[in-house]
Amino acid sequence: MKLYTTPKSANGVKALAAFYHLEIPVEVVIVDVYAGAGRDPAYLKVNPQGKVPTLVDGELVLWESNAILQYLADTRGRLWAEDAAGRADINRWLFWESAHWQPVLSKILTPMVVWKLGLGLQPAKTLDWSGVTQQLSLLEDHLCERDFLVGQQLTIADLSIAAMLIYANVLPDGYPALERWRSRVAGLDAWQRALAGSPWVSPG
Ligand SMILES: N[C@@H](CCC(=O)N[C@@H](CS)C(=O)NCC(=O)O)C(=O)O
Repeated sequence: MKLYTTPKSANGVKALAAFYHLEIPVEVVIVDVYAGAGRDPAYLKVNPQGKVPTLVDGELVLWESNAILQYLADTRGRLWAEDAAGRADINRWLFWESAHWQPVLSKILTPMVVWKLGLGLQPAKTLDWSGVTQQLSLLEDHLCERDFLVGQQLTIADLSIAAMLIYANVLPDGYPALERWRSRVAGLDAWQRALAGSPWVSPG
């Protein structure tokens, strides 16, 4: 399989971490979307959105990082759940990540990311988490009595939701269970490998 990505991308890191954790051989093709490589006509033929990551497996060309996670977990039967209810629970978190978590975090993190990459936008002096408290509290409440988002083990739900946090070096105070969970994911060998070459400091 081939993965078009860049270590600068949180969505790319989550997909690559799944490859490494599942020990699936992967050819990584770097597409530096932050330097305009996503607009290359050859890449637009692979992914008409010009975004990363994109997975290619034979005839299958798959974009959307959470769909890639599902595909990898499904082919190996790991980072996944054995029963329909467990898989539905994982899917619920993946949809929540796309619809709520990633959009609100993007709002506060993008100016800082763009600034750190030297692309010109001035960030606020400190991150303003006020628009994210509802989502942070939801995760804190959910994680205060469990180690992982679904069941007793790491799943793709954890990889998906931890990914955006690579852009922030700190979480605001008051979310201890969330912080413990983030460190747990960040401490995975596969996570550290996926972050290699990334400009972001590992949160763990
Ligand atoms: N919903 C998509 C989002 C993909 C996405 O926005 N990727 C970013 C990097 S994290 C990107 O390629 N940005 C470049 C651009 O938007 O031109 C996914 O989960 O894969």
